[in-house]
Amino acid sequence: MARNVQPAGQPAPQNAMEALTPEDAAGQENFDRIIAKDSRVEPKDWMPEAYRRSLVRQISQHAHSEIIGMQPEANWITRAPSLKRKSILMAKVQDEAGHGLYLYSAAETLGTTRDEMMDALVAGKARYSSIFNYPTVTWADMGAIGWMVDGAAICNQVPLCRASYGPYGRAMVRVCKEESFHQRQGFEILLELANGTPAQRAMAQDAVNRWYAPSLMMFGPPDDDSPNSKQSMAWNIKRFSNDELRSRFVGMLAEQVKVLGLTLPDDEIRFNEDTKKWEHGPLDWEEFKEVLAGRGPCNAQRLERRRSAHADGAWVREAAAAYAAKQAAKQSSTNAQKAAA
Ligand code: FAQ
Repeated sequence: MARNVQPAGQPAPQNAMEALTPEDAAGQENFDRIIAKDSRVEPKDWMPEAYRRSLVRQISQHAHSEIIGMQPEANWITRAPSLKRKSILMAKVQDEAGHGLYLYSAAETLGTTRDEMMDALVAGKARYSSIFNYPTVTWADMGAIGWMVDGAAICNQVPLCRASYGPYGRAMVRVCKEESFHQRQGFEILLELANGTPAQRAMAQDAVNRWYAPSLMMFGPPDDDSPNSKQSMAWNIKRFSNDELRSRFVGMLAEQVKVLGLTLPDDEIRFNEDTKKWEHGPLDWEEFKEVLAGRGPCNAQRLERRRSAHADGAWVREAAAAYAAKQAAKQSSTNAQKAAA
C-alpha cells in the first residue's frame, strides 16, 4: 500500500502534489474525492499520513478511555445494593471492555498494533478521557456516571457513527446502541434515589453536583483552544465542534433533570433564543489541564491499576501466543503433508 510518508510535524511542501509519486498523487486525488462526496475511507485506501496519525490518536485515546473507564464503576460491583443492580453493573462494565476491543481493532486497521497502544497506555504516554480520573464515592455515582458520562459519550459519539473512516464509524454504531442502555440504567438509578428517602435523595443530588462539570469537560477544550478540531472536521471525522456538542448536552441535561426532580449546579444554564444554543456557566479549564497533565484526583491510581492488571494478564497473553504458534505449526505440517501426497 502506497503512503504519503511526509514525517510527523514537518510542514507540507509548497506544492504537495509535486512532491508526491504518481501513485501517491492518484491516491490523494481519490482520497479528496471520497471526502468531498462524504463517503467512506476504508483500510486499503490510500490516505494522507496526517489523516492516519490523527485517527490513530483519536481512536486509541477512545479505546483507552473505555478500558480505564471500567475502573470507577467496577469499584462498585461488590457493593451494589441488590443482585439486580449488581448484574446490570457487571454487564455494563463488560460492555465497556468490549467497546475498547472494537476500538483497538479499528485502530489496528491503520497499521498500529494493539501491543504498541497498550504499551503507550501503561507507560503513561497515552491520553484517555479526563472524566475517569474522578473518584466514585457513593452508589449514586453509578447513576450519575450512567446518566451524565454515558449521556455525554452518546452526544459525542452518535455523530462519530458518520466518521469518514469506515471501521471507526461502524464500531461507533454498536457502541452507541449499548451506551443508550447504559444511560437509561444510570438515569433509573438516580430516579429511584431521587424518589427515595431524604438521605438517598441528597446522595443523588450530591453525585449530580460532582459529575456535572467534569462531564461537560469530556467534550474537550473550548473551540478556540482545540488544535485538532478544524482539520478533523475538514476530514469528516468530527462532525461538530466541542462547544456545539457541549451545548447540546447541556440542553439534554436541563430537560431530563426536571424528570429527576433534581437540579444542576449551574445557575447560568439558559437557551439563547438568538443563537438557538444552550449556554452554561464557566468551567474550570485549569482543572481540566491539570487532569490532562496527570495530576487529577485519581490519575495515579487508575494507571497503577491498569499496570497491575496488564502484568497479571501476562500469562494469558503468553498462553494464547503459545497456543496460536502450536496451531500454526500443526496447520503448516498438515499443509506440507497434503502437498507431498
Ligand atoms: N480528556 O483538539 P482537541 C466514554 C485532548 S468514552 C482527555 O479538541 P480532539 C464511554 C485531546 O485528545 C469517553 N483528553 O482534540 C464510557 C487533544 O490532545 P492530543 C472518550 C482530552 O481530538 C462511559 C487535546 O486535548 N470518548 O465515556 C479531552 O479534536 C462510562 C486538544 O483537544 C472519546 O474519546 C478529554 N476530555 O477532540 C466508558 C470520543 N478532550 O490528542 C466507561 C472520541 C480533549 O492532541 C464508562 N474522541 N482532550 O494530544 C473525540 O471525540 C475527540 O477526540 C475529543 C477531543 C472530543 C475527546
